[in-house]
Amino acid sequence: MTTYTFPQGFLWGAAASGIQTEGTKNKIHDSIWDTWHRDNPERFFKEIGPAKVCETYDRYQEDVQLMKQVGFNSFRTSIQWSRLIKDLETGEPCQDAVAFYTAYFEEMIANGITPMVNLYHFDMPAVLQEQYGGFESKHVIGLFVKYAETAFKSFGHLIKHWITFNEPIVPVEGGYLYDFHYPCKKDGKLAVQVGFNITVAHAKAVLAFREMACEGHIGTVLNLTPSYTRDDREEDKQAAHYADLLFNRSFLDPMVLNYYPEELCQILKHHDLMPEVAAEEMAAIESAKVDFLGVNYYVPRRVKAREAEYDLSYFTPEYYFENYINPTGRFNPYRDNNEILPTAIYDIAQNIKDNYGNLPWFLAEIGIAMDEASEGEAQEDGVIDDSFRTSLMKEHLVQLHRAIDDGANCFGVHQWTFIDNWSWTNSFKRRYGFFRLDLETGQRIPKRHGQWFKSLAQSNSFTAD
Ligand code: BGP
Repeated sequence: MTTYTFPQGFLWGAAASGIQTEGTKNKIHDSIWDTWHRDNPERFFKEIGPAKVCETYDRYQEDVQLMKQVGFNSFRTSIQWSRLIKDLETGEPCQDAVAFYTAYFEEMIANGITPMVNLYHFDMPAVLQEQYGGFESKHVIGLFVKYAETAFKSFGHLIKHWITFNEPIVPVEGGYLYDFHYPCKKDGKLAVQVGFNITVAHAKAVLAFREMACEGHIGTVLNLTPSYTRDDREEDKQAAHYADLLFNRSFLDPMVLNYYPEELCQILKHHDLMPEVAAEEMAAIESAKVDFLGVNYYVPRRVKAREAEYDLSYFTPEYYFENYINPTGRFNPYRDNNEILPTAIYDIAQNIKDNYGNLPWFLAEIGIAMDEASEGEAQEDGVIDDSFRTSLMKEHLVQLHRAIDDGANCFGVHQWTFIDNWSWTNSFKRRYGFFRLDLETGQRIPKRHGQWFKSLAQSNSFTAD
């Protein structure tokens, strides 16, 4: 048995988001998820939308006690733009929402849990999508910055760790390339414009934070997925290079290094995908330095050179590669047979160290999905046995520990997620929580993994073979 000890002051906790936990009670505007679910419930697993979910709005005090029960010293959630802002054009806040978030954050702080707050987790106010096309529009960049300023003003005395966006590439992929988020468009050029506008919105929010001389730190959370090849043949390596450029570096480089890779610009020009770019927007991107990076990791990407002809009528990154299933891989049967590859964490850490100035970063989401059936029912002691989750989590943390030993500047781990929560079109299909949410009663049922996590957080170490 080896004991793995983490650096002093390491953050241990979980991540969630406002829309996935709060429920819609007292919410002033709809988000695109409320309206899309209303219009097309069949797109959602078991037709469950974001209306009720964990009811955090009413149950946050009880939930903060549950956070303590599993040893958290930090927790990430997001503010909902569509809850906080009453007047979306001016950024004037809704006082009920200010009161709710203040009470929620104060409750965490009073219980020794540091809140980290994200501003955007896929949840565009519906009216801004309908009226302007959401982040298709330059006007909405300005509205986002007003919202960010309101959030900094309202909660800056409580929140010292801010995040601009969670996985900014996902609304681009889902909403504009692959049809799994509203507005379900398939348009490569628009996808690039939305991605660019989000990056500008991020940069301008960071600059607003600096101009307001807010205390604390600001960063972003990216889902970084290393690309692995079939083997060492040159054309496969080239395919992996493109996948990395289009999926990872398209946000990582402008948000962390403050410039776009020249090769990416060449590709966009070649396919006539260049977005509308103003000089002041590039200046914002160049000067918006982040203090830290959050990394979400779930599964690796496997690619090979294209063998079949590219047959879509619009551009997607797959123009440059084909996805590939590793014949010798291990797979998670409870997560659509996705590959399990803990060593990817080490590779991500090395990449940040070698190519991104070893910026301080934390594992902002790592989740081991199971389904309700595989977790089973509560045992005699009232606890659900999810030891599959613990053993896989250990494997991932061994790799993180190895990376830290080799110089990675990692300051914490947040597991996805705290209480099983609603997850977009997957709804409650995959369970990730420390606590099961009983959808009928709203009851939170503890899982065995939480007991292990508590001892990990309290001792700042764990043992494994
Ligand atoms: C991440 C998102 C989360 C969450 C998680 C699990 O990408 O940031 O919001 O939903 O994935 O997703 P799923 O339930 O689809 O596996």
